[in-house]
Amino acid sequence: MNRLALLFSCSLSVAAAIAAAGCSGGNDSTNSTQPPAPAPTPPPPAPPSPPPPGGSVAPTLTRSVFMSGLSGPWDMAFLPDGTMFFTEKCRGLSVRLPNGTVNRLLGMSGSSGYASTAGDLFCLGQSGMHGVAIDPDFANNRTIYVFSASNLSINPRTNRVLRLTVAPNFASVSGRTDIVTDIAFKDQANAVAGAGAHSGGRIRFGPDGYLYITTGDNHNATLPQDPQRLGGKVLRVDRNGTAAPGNNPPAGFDGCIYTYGHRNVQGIAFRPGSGQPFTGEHGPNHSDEVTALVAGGNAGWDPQNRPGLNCPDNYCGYAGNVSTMPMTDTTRFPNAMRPSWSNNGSSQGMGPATFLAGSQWRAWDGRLAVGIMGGNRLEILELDAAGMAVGNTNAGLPAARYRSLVQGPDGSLYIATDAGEIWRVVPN
Ligand SMILES: [Ca+2]
Repeated sequence: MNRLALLFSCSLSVAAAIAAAGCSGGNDSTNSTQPPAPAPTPPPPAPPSPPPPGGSVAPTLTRSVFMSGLSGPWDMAFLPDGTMFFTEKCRGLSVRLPNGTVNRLLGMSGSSGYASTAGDLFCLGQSGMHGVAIDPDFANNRTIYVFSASNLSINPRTNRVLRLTVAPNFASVSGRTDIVTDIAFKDQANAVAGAGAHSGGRIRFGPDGYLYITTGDNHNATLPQDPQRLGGKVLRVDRNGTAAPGNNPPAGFDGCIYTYGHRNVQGIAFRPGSGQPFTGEHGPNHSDEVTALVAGGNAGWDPQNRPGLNCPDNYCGYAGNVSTMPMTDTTRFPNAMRPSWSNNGSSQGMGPATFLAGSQWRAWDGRLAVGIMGGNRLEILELDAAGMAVGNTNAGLPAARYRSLVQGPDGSLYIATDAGEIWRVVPN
């Protein structure tokens, strides 16, 4: 491993660029001052809502087990020919070729059987190797990205996004460069829960060509509204980890921050047509939320300083209810982004999200699929032109903890479950 390559970080890339627009990425700041809430930029024009090409009839779903015997499959990413990269939370990164061959590419600490192993990558609690994304220019640069907890930074350890080059024969990866090194990680247990909680970790390229990275609040009260630390945020960067243009964060914020005030985002998807990003986010004991993001927007989560609540270790996130500890606090943050959908006032662990696209989905063409982990179901949301949910349907698939949702190049939906399987769901 080239240790020098690891020095290339969000922070350093910015130091060499424009400080005001870049990623300062400090990891020791507190939330002692809060800049005034900005007015988010208006959302892009809403697309028209024509009748779905498939008509008004829901598709019939045929499910098969595509892979089994996996250990905590966390995410997948497809090439056009069906080649599928996938991560396992405590093992590492692998690829399944169209002929079914599986090559184990990059193992984590304690893993064996991989072409190479990175001893700094580890799993702990909810954290480990999470999202995987393929560079839009993969055909030319053979580049992929993964999100993982790492101990290369200490006190505290961090989550990182690694950039890797895939060998022509898909048997190995090389050229590791850590493009974002200082994503907040819960290094120590607290009164709320164990270490490793709430890391976020989904990574996706948007149709704008930039990489979106979702992060979590670490059960740390100040993180979501902290202008510098990269937890409780959605980040948007280029392939070098430099802040993308147009992020529009408030003055004093890290330039990588696209939206802030999140709790634990593990789903992000881009609406066909408008390209607007939508997140799926766990609630505490209420209010899983889907949110249509706007650049510079505040998602309104602020689990600190809640008078009248008993807040262990000063984290009020589990102390209140939908009124006293809201997922979107429009009293503190009048301009906060309103959720498109809230999970009926309860929280059942919403994680992944993806838009279904293509006439094979019939009435569900263009709808947002969200995985409910604790609720053990896949929910299909119908959105209006402005992005607000106007209906939801249980897809009727078997009960499971739905961890990752990706539409494959064949138009089918691939689903990773915490029980160690990846399903293929074919609509008809
Ligand atoms: Ca919110």
